[in-house]
Amino acid sequence: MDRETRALAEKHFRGLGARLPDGVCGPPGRVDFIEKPDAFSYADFFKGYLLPNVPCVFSSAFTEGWGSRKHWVTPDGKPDLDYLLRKRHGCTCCQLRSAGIQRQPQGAHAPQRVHQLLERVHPGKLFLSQGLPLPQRLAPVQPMCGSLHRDTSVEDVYSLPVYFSSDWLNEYWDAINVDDYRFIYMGPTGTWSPFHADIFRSFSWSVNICGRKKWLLFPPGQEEALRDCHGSLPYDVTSPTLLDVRLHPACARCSPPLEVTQEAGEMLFVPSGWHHQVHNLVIMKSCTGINYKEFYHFLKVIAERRILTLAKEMGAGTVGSVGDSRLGTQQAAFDVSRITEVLASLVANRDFQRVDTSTFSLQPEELLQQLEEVVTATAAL
Ligand SMILES: O=C(O)CCC(=O)C(=O)O
Ligand SMILES: [Fe+2]
Repeated sequence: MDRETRALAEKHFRGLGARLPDGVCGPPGRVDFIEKPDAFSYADFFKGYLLPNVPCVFSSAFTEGWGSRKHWVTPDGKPDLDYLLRKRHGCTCCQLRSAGIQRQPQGAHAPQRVHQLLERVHPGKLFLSQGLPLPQRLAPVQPMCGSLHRDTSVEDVYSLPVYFSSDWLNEYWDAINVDDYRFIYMGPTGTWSPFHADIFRSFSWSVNICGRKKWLLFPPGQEEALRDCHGSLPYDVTSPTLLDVRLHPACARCSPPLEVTQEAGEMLFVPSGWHHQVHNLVIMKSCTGINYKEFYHFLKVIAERRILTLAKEMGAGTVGSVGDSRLGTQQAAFDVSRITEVLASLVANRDFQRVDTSTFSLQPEELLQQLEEVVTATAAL
């Protein structure tokens, strides 16, 4: 930390004590995305996010060199369970905190090797978090959570990002050599971690080794409005029971959470006191068996066939042999409008934007424009 940052931080905390009650911070409308490691200093993070206590997402460029990202993931983006099993992950000991299958009382977790944990997990996702354990309330929907003890004899699993280098909790636990707050979560699509805030109001950070997660983030204090009539916090903030005003009388006062979709390799900063709920999403490649390039090609083929069908039906002249007129005009027009929407979101997708499209016979933006023109032309059909 430089002098100026320290002076600002100290002033901030003196001012905060005097002006702002504990936990009040103006929630931002969206979460910033930090693209380039070179252009983002410790002071930038400290002043822009840590002090104001607001979340941010770091691009996958920040974790590019990590051994876990290189070795634990298959080329098509799935967890490489064979590798992890084969490796037995050296002597790395992994304590299973929670398993989706059964309840384990607090403190009664037998340490397990990583491979023992892997043998119990479905091919799914792998995430690495530093900061907190989850509450020990378990449901069949939760991902597994293991605590990874670093062992210098094994591959370099991760390197601590400079932004989180002053981590009192882990420093303390390391110093007394008892335990730590470094966790690996693993779970297939559909598993989720219940609503909670991290231990001792700590901040935390979390990286997806592979897979995608959806985070629902509530600024400090918002959780008060979510309490039920007995004063308890909800287990699942997406449950329809929250809409029942008799059960959750103050719920209407709670603003919607900040929603973050965290992609593979990206790192999320979860500030202190922010409650959150985390859902494991589909791995695009593993779910559909195709990657972005193939998915674009798939959309393009169907789009061209539907456009041909419409051209034929509307007597526009150029009739190809591939258009299937049995579909009918309405179905073709409907499909075109759906494809347009899907393609628009694909074109806006950050991962897709990184795909090299120079060899594509038709650029995605051009196809999108053509589709939009067809949608306009066929709207009144
Ligand atoms: O990824 C999860 O399932 C939970 C992670 C979490 O709560 C955290 O890192 O703070
Ligand atoms: Fe958490």
